[in-house]
Amino acid sequence: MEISNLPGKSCCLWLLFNLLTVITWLDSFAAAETHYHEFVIQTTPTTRVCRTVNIITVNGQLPGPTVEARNGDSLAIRVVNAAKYNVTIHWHGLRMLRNPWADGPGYVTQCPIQPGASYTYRFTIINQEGTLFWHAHVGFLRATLYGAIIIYPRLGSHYPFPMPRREFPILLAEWFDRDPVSLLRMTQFTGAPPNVSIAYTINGQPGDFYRCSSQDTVRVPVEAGETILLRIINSALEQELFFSVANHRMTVVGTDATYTKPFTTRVIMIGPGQTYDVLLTADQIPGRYYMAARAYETAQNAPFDNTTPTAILEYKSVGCGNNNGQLSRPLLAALPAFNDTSTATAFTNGIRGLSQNTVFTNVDVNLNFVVGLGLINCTNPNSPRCQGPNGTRFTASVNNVSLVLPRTSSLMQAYYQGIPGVFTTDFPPVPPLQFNYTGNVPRGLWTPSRGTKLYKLKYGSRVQIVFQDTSIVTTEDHPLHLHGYDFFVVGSGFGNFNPATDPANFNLVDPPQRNTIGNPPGGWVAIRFVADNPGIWFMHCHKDSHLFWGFAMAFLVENGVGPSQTVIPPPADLPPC
Ligand SMILES: *[C@@H]1O[C@H](CO)[C@@H](O)[C@H](O)[C@H]1NC(C)=O
Ligand SMILES: *[C@@H]1O[C@H](CO)[C@@H](O)[C@H](O)[C@H]1NC(C)=O
Ligand SMILES: *[C@@H]1O[C@H](CO)[C@@H](O)[C@H](O)[C@H]1NC(C)=O
Ligand SMILES: *[C@@H]1O[C@H](CO)[C@@H](O)[C@H](O)[C@H]1NC(C)=O
Ligand SMILES: *[C@@H]1O[C@H](CO)[C@@H](O)[C@H](O)[C@H]1NC(C)=O
Ligand SMILES: *[C@@H]1O[C@H](CO)[C@@H](O)[C@H](O)[C@H]1NC(C)=O
Ligand SMILES: *[C@@H]1O[C@H](CO)[C@@H](O)[C@H](O)[C@H]1NC(C)=O
Ligand SMILES: [Cu+2]
Repeated sequence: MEISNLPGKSCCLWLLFNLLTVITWLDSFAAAETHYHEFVIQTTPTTRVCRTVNIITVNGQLPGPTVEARNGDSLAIRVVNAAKYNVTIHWHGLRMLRNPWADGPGYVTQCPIQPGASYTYRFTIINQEGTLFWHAHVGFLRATLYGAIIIYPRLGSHYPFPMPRREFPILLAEWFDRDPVSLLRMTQFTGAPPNVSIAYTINGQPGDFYRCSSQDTVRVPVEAGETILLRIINSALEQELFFSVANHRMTVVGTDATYTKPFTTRVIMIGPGQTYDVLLTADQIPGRYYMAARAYETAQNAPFDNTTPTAILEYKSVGCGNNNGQLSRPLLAALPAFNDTSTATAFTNGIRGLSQNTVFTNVDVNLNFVVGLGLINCTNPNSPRCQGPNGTRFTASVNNVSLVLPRTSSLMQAYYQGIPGVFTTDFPPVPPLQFNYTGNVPRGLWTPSRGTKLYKLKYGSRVQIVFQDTSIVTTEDHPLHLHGYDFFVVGSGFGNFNPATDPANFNLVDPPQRNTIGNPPGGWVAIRFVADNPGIWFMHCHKDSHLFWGFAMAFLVENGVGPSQTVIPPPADLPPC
C-alpha cells in the first residue's frame, strides 16, 4: 500500500499527520502496518549523456521505487524477474533479525531469482530509523538496480531533531557506457578493473555539466528560511564521493539508519554503501545553488571518473515572478581535490553517535582482518585475459583468503539443510602471516589462496574486528560492509594497527553505529558488535570489483537458546539453485 500521511510530504498532510498521531496515541493503537510492493525486474532501454543502454530496472524506473515505512512496520516485496539475468535484491542495512532468508546476497543467503521466477521478501523493521537503500546483489547489477529505503519513526514518536519542512532522497550513482552484465563479463575476461563510469548521477540524472543532460537536471525546491532533510545515499558500484551544496552548510543527524550527534560541515565524503541524513537550512540569498559531487579516489595511479554531477537547490521565490537569479547560472559548490584524504578523514571522524551508544568493554572474540588487493601471475602475461599490471589478473582477499562463492546452493541453505562440502568454518581469525602491511610488501606475498571459509560465532559473543589495509598493489579506502548488523566504529588510524597502544584511544563513549565504514587508505579501522543475530552474514568491500575479486567472507552466527534466538524457517518460495 501507499503511505500518504508520512511526515514531510507537505505541510497540510503533516498537520493531519500530527492530528492523527495524537488521536492514535490517545487510542493507544499505534499498530504497525504491512506494506506490499511489486518489483518487476525488466530490461529498459535508457538514455543518459547521449548514450542509450539496455539497463535492468525495477518497474522501468531509475532509480527504482522508494520503499517507505515506519519503524516496526513489515514489508512484503514480491520480486518478479522478467529480465534474462539472475537477480537478487539486498535490503542494505536492514538487520533482518533471525531472518537471513530476506537478506538477499546471491549464493550467500539465497540462490538467485532466475528469469521467469519470483520471490517475496518478507521482513519487519525492528528499531531502525533513517535512510537505507535496496540494491541488486548479483554481479554488477546494482549499477542500475537500486532505490531508497526510508524508515520514519513509529507513530507517536519523533526525530531527535526539529521536524524538517520537506525531505528529499539524494541517490548518487554511476552511469556506464554499457550494461552492467557486459561490464562484468569484460572485467572477468581481462582480469583488469572495470572501465570507469562516464558520468555520475543524482537521482538518476547527471545534470548540467554533461552532454544531453541539462533539461533533466534534478531540482530541489526550497522556501527561503526553511530547513529540509536530505537523505544522501551512495549507490555507486565503485566510487567514494565528496558532496556539497554551494554556500550552504549541512548538519549530519544520521548515518546508515542510526541517529548521530548533529555535526555541521560544508562537505560530506560518502562511500559506496553508506548513507547520511543531513539538515540544510535555506538561509542564503534566494537563488539557485548547485548540489554537486566529485570523486574521492585513494588508489594510486588508478583511473577514475573525474566528472561532476549536479542537481539544483532552487529557492521557490526565484521561480515565482521574481526572475532575479533565474537566468543566471547557479553557484557551484567548492569540492575538495580527488585525493584530499585529510578532508575525508576529518569528516568521517567527526561523526559521533548519540551518547546512549556506550559500547561493551570486554571483548570475547578478537579478530584481525588484513584486507586488500592482490595479483595473480599468468603463465602467458601477453594473454588478453591478463590485462592487470605487467600481465597479471587482479584478485582481492581477507586474511589471504579470496572468497569463492558456491554455485549449487547458497551458504545459508547449505547450513540450514546440512549439505556437506559447500563451505568450511576455518576462516582465520588473524592473518596467517604477519608482515609490515603498509610497507614494501615482498612480491611473493601478493597472491592469496582461494576458499569458501566461514567464521563461526557463538550467539551473543562480543566481537571486535580490526581491519588492516595493505599496500599490496595499492593502499586504498575500502568501504567495509557487514550484513545483519550495525557495528560501533571505535577507532581508526593510518599505518599498521598497534595492539599495544591503539586500543587506549578507542572511543567507547559515543562511537557512530553503522553498517559500512571505510578503512583509511593504508590504515586500519576497528569495529565492535554483539553477535545477537543468528544466521550467515556476509562481510565484504562495497566496491563491486573488489567483491567480485574475492574481497569478502561470511560469519556463521550460531543459534542461541529458544525461538527468539533461532533462525526462522525458510519461506516456501525461497529460490532453488
Ligand atoms: C575501456 O577503456 C579502455 C581505455 O580507456 C578503452 O581502450 C576500451 O575501449 C574501453 N573498453 C570498453 C569495453 O569500453
Ligand atoms: C593530489 O594530486 C595532485 C596531482 O593531481 C598532487 O599535486 C597533490 O600533491 C596530491 N595531494 C595529495 C595530498 O596527495
Ligand atoms: C611492472 O613492471 C615494472 C617494470 O619492471 C615495475 O617497475 C612495476 O613495479 C611493475 N608493477 C607491478 C604492479 O608489478
Ligand atoms: C613499515 O613500512 C613503512 C614504509 O616503508 C615504514 O615507514 C615503517 O617504519 C615500517 N613499519 C615497521 C613496523 O617496520
Ligand atoms: C609473480 O611474479 C612476480 C614477478 O614477476 C614474482 O616476484 C612473484 O614471486 C610471482 N608470484 C607467484 C605467486 O608466483
Ligand atoms: C597467501 O597464501 C598464498 C598461498 O598459500 C601464499 O603463497 C602467500 O604467501 C600468502 N600471503 C600472505 C600475505 O599470507
Ligand atoms: C542462474 O542461477 C542458476 C542457479 O544458481 C544457475 O544454474 C545459472 O547458471 C545462473 N545463470 C547465469 C546466467 O548465471
Ligand atoms: Cu575494496
